Amino acid sequence: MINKCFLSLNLRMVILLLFVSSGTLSVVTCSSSDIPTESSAVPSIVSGTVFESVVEYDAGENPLGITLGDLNGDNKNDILVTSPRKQDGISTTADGSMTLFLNNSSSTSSFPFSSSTISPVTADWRQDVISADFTGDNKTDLVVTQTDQDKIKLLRNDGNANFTDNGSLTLGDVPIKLISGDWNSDNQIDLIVVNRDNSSISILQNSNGVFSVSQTLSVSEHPIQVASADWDGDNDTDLAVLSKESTMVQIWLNSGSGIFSAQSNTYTVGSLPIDMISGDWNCDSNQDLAVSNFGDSTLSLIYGNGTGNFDSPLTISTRSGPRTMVAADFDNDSKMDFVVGHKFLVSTSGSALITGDFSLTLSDNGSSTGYVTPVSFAASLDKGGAAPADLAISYVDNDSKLDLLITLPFSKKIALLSGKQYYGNLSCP
Ligand SMILES: [Ca+2]
Ligand SMILES: [Ca+2]
Ligand SMILES: [Ca+2]
Ligand SMILES: [Ca+2]
Repeated sequence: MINKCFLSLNLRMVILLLFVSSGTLSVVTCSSSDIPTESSAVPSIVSGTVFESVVEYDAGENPLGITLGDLNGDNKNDILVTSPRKQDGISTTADGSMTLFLNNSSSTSSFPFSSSTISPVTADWRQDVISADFTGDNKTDLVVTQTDQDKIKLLRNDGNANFTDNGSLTLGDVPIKLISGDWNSDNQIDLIVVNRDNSSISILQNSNGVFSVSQTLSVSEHPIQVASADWDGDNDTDLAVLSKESTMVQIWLNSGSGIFSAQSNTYTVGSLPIDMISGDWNCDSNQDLAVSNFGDSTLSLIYGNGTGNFDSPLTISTRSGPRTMVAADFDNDSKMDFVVGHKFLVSTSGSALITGDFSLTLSDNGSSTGYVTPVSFAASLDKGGAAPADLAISYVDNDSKLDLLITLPFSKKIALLSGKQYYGNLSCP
């Protein structure tokens, strides 16, 4: 049904839906030439020898974000899928539900989770959510962005995955991304928030679940993602900011007390960068960065040298329209591999289908870039609903092989692709 819907829309409408679904609100600035195209909606591999066939589960009206964490205190990793807001033409019911999948690993099911819906306190546009113990009671809380109100909100967990409103804090213009970490090393989990529309980053410090802004960073136009790690090896957590308009990553080093200073070196990435992740891609103990560039269908790999400086970005090709990305060492060669979600148009005789897939790019010591050509996989069996919004790698079905979770907003599903082949490591050994 969704497939037919998209086929009947004209190209302009499809493009509008693409950007509304991503939550990036880039409708007015994007032309059709911005959208990568593919000649076929069929990925090179549907499931094959790497993953079991796709299995899909209902996940709210507009599933976008996946957050993993132990939400009911049984030491098992649960899944929270956020459905941030109503979208014209896609979702017609109230905004902002979250679907909770509680882990029941004693089940022999291939997806040992039971689902329930968490209704929002208010129908905010929640663009991002993260989980951590923010109140220091060993229970995993949530912080969500109330993006249309320029606020963030703490949802406090009672220990049984019941969440209560613990108050909001007003930040900059259009807060769209959140990360957590302990910026001042006092063992309380702090926050960093990306305020897209006034080109600022809010640094927040936590005192027993009460957040206050300790610093506001002025950054290059249209910040869209942040990543944190210790870039200079002095045991405090530093920051990288990805700015979409200037296609640039800027590094900010931490003083140790949670005050960040901009480094003069910046790093140019590809066109229309969307996502950025940090990790040690080559397992040399220096933290690195990777950026997905939607506009030119590349990934920028930015290797750190451990001093707070990075090498010039290395560009590798990927499938059309890379957006969200995650990393793990699937093939156990002590080099991290990338899984990327893609969204693209397939045009045939005047109509266009928005679709997508995901790709696996494995490390290869014999290649000049260190990586092989990506292999694409179907994220869904529904070609009209196959564009991933978010990805997560975890050991979902308890067979010690890495699995993949994918949100599919057009299908209103979360998809599980159970790994068959790779035992894998989520970080360097
Ligand atoms: Ca702290
Ligand atoms: Ca540092
Ligand atoms: Ca490295
Ligand atoms: Ca590898």
